[in-house]
Amino acid sequence: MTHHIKIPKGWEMPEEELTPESIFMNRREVLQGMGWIGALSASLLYGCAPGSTEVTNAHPQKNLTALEKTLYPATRVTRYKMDRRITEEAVAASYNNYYEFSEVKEDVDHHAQKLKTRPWQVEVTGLVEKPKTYDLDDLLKKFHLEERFYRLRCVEAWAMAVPWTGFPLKALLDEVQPLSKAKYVRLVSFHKPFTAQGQIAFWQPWPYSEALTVKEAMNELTLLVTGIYGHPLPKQHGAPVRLVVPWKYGFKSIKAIQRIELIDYKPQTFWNTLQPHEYGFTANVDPGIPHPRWPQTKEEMLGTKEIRLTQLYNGYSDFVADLYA
Ligand SMILES: Nc1nc2c(c(=O)[nH]1)N[C@H]1C(S)=C(S)[C@@H](COP(=O)(O)O)O[C@H]1N2
Ligand SMILES: [Mo]
Repeated sequence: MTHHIKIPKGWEMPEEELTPESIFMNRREVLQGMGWIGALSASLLYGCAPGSTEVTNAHPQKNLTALEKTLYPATRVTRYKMDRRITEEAVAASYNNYYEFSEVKEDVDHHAQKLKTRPWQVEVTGLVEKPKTYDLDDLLKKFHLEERFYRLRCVEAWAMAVPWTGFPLKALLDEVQPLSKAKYVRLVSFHKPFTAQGQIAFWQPWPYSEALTVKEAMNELTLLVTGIYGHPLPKQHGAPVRLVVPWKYGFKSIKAIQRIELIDYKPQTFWNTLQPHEYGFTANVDPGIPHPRWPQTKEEMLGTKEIRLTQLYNGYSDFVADLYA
């Protein structure tokens, strides 16, 4: 019966309404705090209430490893301000771009479950002092996870606002020590056409890859993400580890990363190779540069359909404007 209870999580409320309890008590703790009588009456009250929503379509990773249980939810960092309501978890988890699995955003959550995300290794290689291959658990143990609220603006003019859990890409790069001649960081996803039906399209430049300049990669906003909404990433969001670059269009935020390569040339990337006139290499969010097929001045928030004015660098000018001065 307990699965009918809907307790609002911290991120379902505007920031000023957040209380320490709502942030730091997870649902299990709330239930324990209420006791069984409370839990029962809450389920009777809310379970049949019209409008009570259940996360049925989200596939959050329910079977956390012992290590993950010690890491999630991670401590929230408030340095990155959120100017709008956080997107509903179930909405964000059922409307995804992940062309390896489907071109239909509503179908990605289903098909992506086929990807085997453990064991998983990330190779960091190329122009670095100390190349290294990390098992996913090495990454989780070595780098301090934190939670950050970021806006994500897709080039298709929809946007979301979500709590990511991860660590700065800079921390990883500092470990492997890029050589001074390294100019770009290339990130490469998996290639498994028998698992990922989209990769049967052999004329597309699989595996999905993206790239940043070393300076962009070292920016404090650039995050390697292992979790969302206080738990490990579900597969449709890019488990077990993805990039999030919040001042660039969403296609730069590559999912399911297997290789990170430091190179001295500007590489080919997935969308830029397919449609260079529509998807630039740099891809900074900029309302002043329309996409050839639609304006980029506005964005629609997932779920609420709220229309917001798109901001230069997706509102992160304070952190990144000097990169482009
Ligand atoms: N490997 C891979 N990463 C990807 C994509 C993809 O198709 N494949 N799509 C990108 C696009 S266009 C967007 S908008 C975001 C969407 O992330 P979300 O599904 O977690 O919202 O993932 C990006 N990362
Ligand atoms: Mo996107």
